[in-house]
Amino acid sequence: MSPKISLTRYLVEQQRMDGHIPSQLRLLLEVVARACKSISQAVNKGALGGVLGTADSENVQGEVQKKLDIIANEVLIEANEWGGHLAAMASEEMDAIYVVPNRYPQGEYLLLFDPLDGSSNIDVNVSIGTIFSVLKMPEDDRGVDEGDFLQPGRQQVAAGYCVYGPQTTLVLTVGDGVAMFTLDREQGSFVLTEENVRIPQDTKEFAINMSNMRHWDEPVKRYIDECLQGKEGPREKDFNMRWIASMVADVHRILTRGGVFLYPWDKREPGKPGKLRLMYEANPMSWLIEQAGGAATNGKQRILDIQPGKLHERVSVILGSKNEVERVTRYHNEAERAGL
Ligand code: P6P
Repeated sequence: MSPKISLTRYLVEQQRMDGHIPSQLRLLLEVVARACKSISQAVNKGALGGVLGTADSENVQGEVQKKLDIIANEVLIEANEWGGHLAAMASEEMDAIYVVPNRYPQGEYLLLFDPLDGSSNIDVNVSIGTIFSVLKMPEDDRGVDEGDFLQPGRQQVAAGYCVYGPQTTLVLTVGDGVAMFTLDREQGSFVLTEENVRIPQDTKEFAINMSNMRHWDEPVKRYIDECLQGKEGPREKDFNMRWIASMVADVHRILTRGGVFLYPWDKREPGKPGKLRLMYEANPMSWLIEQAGGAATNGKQRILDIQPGKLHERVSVILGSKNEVERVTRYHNEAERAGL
């Protein structure tokens, strides 16, 4: 029986081996992991912890906040503000950035997170998760402001999520592949259960909210229609569909067995490029997917190359098995050339 490798040992060995993880970044990742353990415990209590249901507030997205959204956000802020590794934080649940208070030392990293993604699933006991992204402060000596966060996703130095499902699993990349750590509740620590995760280039499984079909653009309609035609159609194979309405759970399935996830632009709110947020949902998930050999675009360009204009901006997301993402992207480019 090979020895269990804890998250701490994995990070120390990564740091020692190739300097991929400076000590301040290692500290940051361990603090985020500890915060995810606390969130997992709160989520697991459910009704027994009085944490279900909605709070009397809305977030910057205009969405009614769940009690656990606010709890998870507070856990991440309180866990990370004192360590000296961060200059500031940004969250889906907060309008403005959170600058580390003067009573604590400021560090060189910026932490962004969706503290509890998929929260519409909380009250129905379906998997949800925390998504996080780490950037470095730009090299200059002025104070931190929102503009420091507006870096393309390719600038991330770490990204990951923690899925609160039948297991609590932390999935992480620092640019050297993707590793998965399952929470050993008896030991209270995350244990390495998968490393060098690879996504199959092809798939027979797509994830999209089919109820929006009449609102989609032509390229997405074409792609999904061909999948639905199965063996008799141009794809010459049958497809399966999954939609958990929790990005963390859908992405975890894709990292585990392949697939393609689509949340495209649609006509319901034509002024918005998509539903999902670029900085703390699409960017971290896209880096994880690319690090596992997959691809991630907004239909037109690589998500990690998008230059953000606003902290909470949204984006269309097509990510997963490389050949499928390239096909959907090709359909978008063909439609654009045809003036559709
Ligand atoms: P819909 C959850 O609210 C979320 O941001 C993602 O986790 C998920 O993929 C998507 O929205 C689900 O959206 O419109 O199907 O409810």
